[in-house]
Amino acid sequence: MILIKLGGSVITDKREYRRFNREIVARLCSEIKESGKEVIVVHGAGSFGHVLAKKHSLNSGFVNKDQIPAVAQVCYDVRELNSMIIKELNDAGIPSISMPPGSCFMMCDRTISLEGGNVIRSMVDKGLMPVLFGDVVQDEELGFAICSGDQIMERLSEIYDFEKIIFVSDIDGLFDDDPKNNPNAKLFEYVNIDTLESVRSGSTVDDVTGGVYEKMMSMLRMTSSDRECVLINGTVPGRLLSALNGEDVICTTAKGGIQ
Ligand code: IP8
Repeated sequence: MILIKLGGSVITDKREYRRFNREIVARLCSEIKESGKEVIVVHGAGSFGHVLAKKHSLNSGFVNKDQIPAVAQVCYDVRELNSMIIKELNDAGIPSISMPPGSCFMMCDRTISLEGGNVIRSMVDKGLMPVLFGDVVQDEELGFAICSGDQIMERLSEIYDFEKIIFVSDIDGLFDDDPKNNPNAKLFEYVNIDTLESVRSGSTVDDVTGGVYEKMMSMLRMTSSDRECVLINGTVPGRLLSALNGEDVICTTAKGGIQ
């Protein structure tokens, strides 16, 4: 089985609140179907989650009652995004069911403390794909917290023995500089903890790759001697299909775990 994260940057337009990239999502779902692989899909929140979460400091946990309507709105928005993704999966012939983390999980100081492993297994055994996503989750310490799709990926990779893990984003992988501003930025084919630390300390690299840095750390934690974890560009038609089929694709492969 293969674990896929459809990142917020590819399924939404991050510059605009609640802008869904339907065409790209529809194509990615068709590529998953065409591969014939058994997969679990997790997706990010993109502009359906981050805009309001940031505005109301939801990642600080409960600070005051004024945040509560924003918690409800973010939960509403990410569920709507999830429904649109589920529709595209079902339309592509992949029977899928929403599994909202905020309604199934609990967190303790931003760590997922309870997961519906049995529910997930039961769905998968029947050929139903559970679709999880970045959400606001109740937190025993903080009141509530943001649970990212990457955290869910890490929990799932502890429960299941995935043969491969694929992060789908809007860039080709990890670069030594921001590829959107620097056309000469160099793509890392492989990354281990040492490469990652050198990228982090590079003076020209800041916010954009900072986001990728966190993702890479998370990816490294999910690697093992027989499990590959790759970051690919889902805006390029056919790339997800090739990665699912085990072909060589432009990507960054995380290797070697974190010691
Ligand atoms: O997009 C964030 O999840 P991510 C979830 O996977 C919210 O980082 C609600 C902002």
